Amino acid sequence: MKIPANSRLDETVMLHRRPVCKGIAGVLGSGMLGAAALGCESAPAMQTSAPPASTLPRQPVVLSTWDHGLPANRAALTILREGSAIDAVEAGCRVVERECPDMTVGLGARPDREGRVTLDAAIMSDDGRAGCVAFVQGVAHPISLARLVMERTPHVLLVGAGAEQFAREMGIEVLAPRLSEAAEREWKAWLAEKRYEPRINIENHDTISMLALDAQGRMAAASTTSGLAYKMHGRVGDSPIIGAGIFVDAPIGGAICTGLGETVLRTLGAHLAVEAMRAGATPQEACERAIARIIEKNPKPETYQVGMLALDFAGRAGAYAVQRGFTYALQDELRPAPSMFT
Ligand code: SD4
Repeated sequence: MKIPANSRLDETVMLHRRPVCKGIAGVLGSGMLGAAALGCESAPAMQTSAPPASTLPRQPVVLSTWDHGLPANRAALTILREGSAIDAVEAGCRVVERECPDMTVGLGARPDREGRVTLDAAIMSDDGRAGCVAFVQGVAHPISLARLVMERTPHVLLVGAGAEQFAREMGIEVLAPRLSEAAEREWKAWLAEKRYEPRINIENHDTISMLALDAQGRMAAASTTSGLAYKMHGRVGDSPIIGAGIFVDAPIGGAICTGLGETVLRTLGAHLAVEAMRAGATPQEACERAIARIIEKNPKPETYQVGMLALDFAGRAGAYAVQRGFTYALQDELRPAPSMFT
């Protein structure tokens, strides 16, 4: 289904025509999520293949990065009750693209060092289909453009002017570059010193990445971001790269990342976590192993943040970060993730 790039969430929900979710108390109360999902501790059972149908969650699960994961999850849960995981993660990401509460997602985000907001997004379903856009300007909802790449092209990744041309062909408005007032003010202040040292949990955070498992047992992942503030013009991070910022693979599970993308690109962080689950790790153990590898391969971990979330097909969740300060939303609850360094 094509969703107009500039439509509001309520319009999106109407487009999907899904019944409203009755609540998630049942999810949190059900034994399906298990201790790992609720407390992000290692769950006792190892898993190497899809759970039997009887152990699939009766209620959907949604997991998102940072505080804005809460409104994103709410939008996703509205769709998830009877709708698909892929619709849910797209709708959740669109909320944050529109509201842009931390100036790190969507057109109101902080620019690169040339004063341009360049956006990256990716979406993937558990059957291996994926669509991504990178270095896109003037598109209000890059996540929906990424979905169109997945559904309407023979490709996985479109970048820059080509992605914008595809947007126009799909009837999506491509706006002239313009900074929000706040972003312009901050960028001009930054120009005074031009120091490029992304501040942990400030300038290198707040990408929205999401994982959802629907009631039919289908999983999807998505991510949308403006990348790092004051990056070089043309820089692309991990978020629109399948295997780096997001990865999902049935019947194993999915993983998503946020933080300093270069460290995740070097290690294909999300793929690392999914492959750890394939080898028998719980989602929590998978996040911890992937973060450990990222630290092993990227010196000076005290200078960067990476947060990782993982979910398996039994609905068990995991979360781990390099530094303290990474928050994530599980259903309608915000949690601090455990971290390597405190
Ligand atoms: C990037 N990983 O472009 C993104 C930034 C991010 O939370 O996740 N911020 O490197």
